Amino acid sequence: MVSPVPPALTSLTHWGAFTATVDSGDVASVTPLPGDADPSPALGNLPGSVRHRSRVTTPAVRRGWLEGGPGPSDRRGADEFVAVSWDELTDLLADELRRVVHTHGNEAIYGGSYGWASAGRFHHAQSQVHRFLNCLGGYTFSRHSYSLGATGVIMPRVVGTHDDLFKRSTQWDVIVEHTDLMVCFGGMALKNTGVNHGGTTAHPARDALRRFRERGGQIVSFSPLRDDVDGPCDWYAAVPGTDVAIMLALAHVLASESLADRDFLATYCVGYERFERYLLGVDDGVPKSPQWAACICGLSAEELTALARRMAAARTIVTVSWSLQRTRHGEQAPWMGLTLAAMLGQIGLPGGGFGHGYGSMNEPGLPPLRCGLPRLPQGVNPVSSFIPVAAVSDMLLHPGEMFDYNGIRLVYPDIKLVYWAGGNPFHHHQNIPRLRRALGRPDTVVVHEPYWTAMAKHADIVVPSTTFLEREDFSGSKNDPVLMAMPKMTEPYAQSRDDYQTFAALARNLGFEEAFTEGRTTREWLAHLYRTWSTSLDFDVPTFDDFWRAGRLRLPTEEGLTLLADFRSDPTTHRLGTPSGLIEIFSATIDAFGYDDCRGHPAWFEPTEWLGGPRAADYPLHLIANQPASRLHSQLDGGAASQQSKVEGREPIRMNPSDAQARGLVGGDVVRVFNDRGACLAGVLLDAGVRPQVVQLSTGAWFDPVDPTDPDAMCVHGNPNVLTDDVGTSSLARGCTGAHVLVEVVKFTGPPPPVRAHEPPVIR
Ligand SMILES: Nc1nc2c(c(=O)[nH]1)N[C@H]1C(S)=C(S)[C@@H](COP(=O)(O)OP(=O)(O)OC[C@H]3O[C@@H](n4cnc5c(=O)[nH]c(N)nc54)[C@H](O)[C@@H]3O)O[C@H]1N2
Ligand SMILES: Nc1nc2c(c(=O)[nH]1)N[C@H]1C(S)=C(S)[C@@H](COP(=O)(O)OP(=O)(O)OC[C@H]3O[C@@H](n4cnc5c(=O)[nH]c(N)nc54)[C@H](O)[C@@H]3O)O[C@H]1N2
Ligand SMILES: [Mo]
Repeated sequence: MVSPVPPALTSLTHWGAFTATVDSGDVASVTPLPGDADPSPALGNLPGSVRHRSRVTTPAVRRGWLEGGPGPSDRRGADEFVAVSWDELTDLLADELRRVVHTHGNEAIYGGSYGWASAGRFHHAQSQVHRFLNCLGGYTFSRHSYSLGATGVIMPRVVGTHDDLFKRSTQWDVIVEHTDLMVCFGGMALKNTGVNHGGTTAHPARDALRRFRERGGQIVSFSPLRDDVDGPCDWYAAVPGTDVAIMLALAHVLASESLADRDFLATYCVGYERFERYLLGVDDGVPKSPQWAACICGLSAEELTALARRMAAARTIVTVSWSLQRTRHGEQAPWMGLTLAAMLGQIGLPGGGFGHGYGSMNEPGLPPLRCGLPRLPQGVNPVSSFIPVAAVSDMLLHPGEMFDYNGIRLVYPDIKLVYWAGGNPFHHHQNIPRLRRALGRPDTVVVHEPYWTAMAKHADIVVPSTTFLEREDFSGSKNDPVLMAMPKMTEPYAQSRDDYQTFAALARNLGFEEAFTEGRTTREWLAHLYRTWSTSLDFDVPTFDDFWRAGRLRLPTEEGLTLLADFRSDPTTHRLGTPSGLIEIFSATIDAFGYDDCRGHPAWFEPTEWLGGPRAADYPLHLIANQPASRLHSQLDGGAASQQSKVEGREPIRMNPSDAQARGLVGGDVVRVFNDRGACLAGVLLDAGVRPQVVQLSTGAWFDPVDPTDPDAMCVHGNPNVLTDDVGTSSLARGCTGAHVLVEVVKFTGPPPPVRAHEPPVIR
């Protein structure tokens, strides 16, 4: 069971496993794990990452906070820092936590702390910070993710699960063998399959697609970007944000040409009739026909009609990328995709039905583990106050105000202390000018970071963390067959410490060291977590010492899965977790919430940020703010792979040559990308595979304001979140809507300001 390969310097990131050579305290080179058919280019960011100039070398406190004490401040992000000793930092931070808890209660601490941090089950930053804050008496927490904000709420309501849609998705091997047609809304971007939360040792998607095509399988891609599908496909470059209208048109053809599977709808679904009234326009007089959709999406009615017939005649899987739900009314696309698949009647049949996230993450299509993974217990949070994760600025700016979420009314708590470990809100949150103002409101902002990200620069108390390369851990993920040891490759850089060590010292000062550490060293924790986990298994695994020596452990997986096959074979025994136990095409629960932005059945809602609306008169380009190919989010943006992707040191903005020509732009130009919320610089890349009127600027360039004292300052580096709207998907989920934004692009004249994103702040 144990692989004989020595652990040596083999380790794991969210974007793949690798072997490294280490020289002078840093990674010198990396080699992907042998057998990984399609390693992620982001591995190229690791060399030099330990001693990169952007590392936080010392505990540091913002001068204004140190001298003036806690309190709201508009100097966050503009002030200089003062280096302090670890003992001073621990005392200051422990005293501040005591003060906030004593004066305002634990609810006044926001510990939602969203972010991916690094792979590793023990040093998982969110688990560490949550365990620590629970020991302190609790904190205001966050629900869901930026990845799947809308899906995380809508899918449990209509198909009874969220996690299983990915974890138990139809596997690549089943698609290769059985599927004729993959109809992919949002394409199937292989760049994204490099990544899996918790780490991944193999990337089989590219090879699976090759085998799928070899068998005669065909791909239809709805996407503004040609390269969202690698290789041959039928590419439909519709107007972005109109996928639900397209799906409705396809559904309309099925319904009106007797191609819908009425038996499936009657046996496995509820509410099709209610939905069909809307589809056919019985009540509103607007049939959602191909002609209707053509005016919205820019494709022809004939193309849509032909595709619907083709789908009904083949073994078809309808896939919806996660990006489609990271937009206003993002609940609708996965719900309507599921509905369309239900009308085709192939849900639960091998290679047919529905998929969500092929080309969004490595996980969909991969066999799930037959067991759980070791995890650090986080304890119990006695505080009940929470927000949907992407409401962080709303919360900070509107304490005491009520808001809707998933059928309930909640109140934003009055946050005095923000505690972040393992995430970068200046990467993940929308409308950065608004976020900067929001971060001015609390008394204290604490950030644990290995690097001087914009979030660290906006903190009052900066805690230097180690990276995964400087400590021991192990990791794996739900759909990867290997648990990997992550040996320490080099000593902690400068004064950095493991987050665990920081929290242990704080816990000692605050009087709950034993509860937090349980008296264990890191190595003892690893052994303890491993042993606790191994006793829960129904198969034998080697001892922790043997696992650690071997460096990896192959775990059993469940092969041959088709999503919802059990449910199809027996809907009574395998009833879904919905009120009806069936797929809810009409949800009486959601209908009863009475929201005007999410109704009882999937529907077309006109977005705000789209080419068909009035905003496009001022901002005529639709910007796709998607995931970067060269890195994971903002992580290691200073690394070689990420830096090589830049144009004139700025994040590349891809545009169609016709749009560039109309603006007098050529490839390599530095441009100002702007709207009424903000502006950033970017470097032009021309690409005929980008739909006209669309531009694409990935997330992840570190925010770099030309004037740090001005919250509205232009970002000189190319962070699209200075432009995006901080508005939720709907009253149902209030998910992140950062995927889309309307902009205008003009040539930047004069010498472009230098990029200082990766320079540390002034520290005295
Ligand atoms: N406009 C727009 N915005 C988006 C998206 C989009 O599509 N469009 N996508 C969204 C999505 S899906 C996501 S998931 C988010 C991602 O947002 P984040 O997860 O916040 O982004 P990361 O860059 O991964 O941030 C992780 C941070 O953890 C730090 N870190 C690494 N290891 C450790 C450690 O051991 N300890 C500590 N303390 N820190 C560590 C890294 O240096 C890094 O700064 O962004 C979202 N934002
Ligand atoms: N290399 C790399 N891979 C990653 C990540 C990373 O940072 N780097 N992040 C990971 C994370 S945390 C997540 S959550 C996933 C996110 O996975 P997704 O959200 O699916 O990824 P995106 O790259 O944002 O979007 C995928 C594609 O959707 C298309 N698209 C956007 N809007 C529309 C639309 O309105 N209609 C249609 N038809 N297509 C549209 C775009 O062309 C885009 O390239 O990616 C994961 N994978
Ligand atoms: Mo994500």
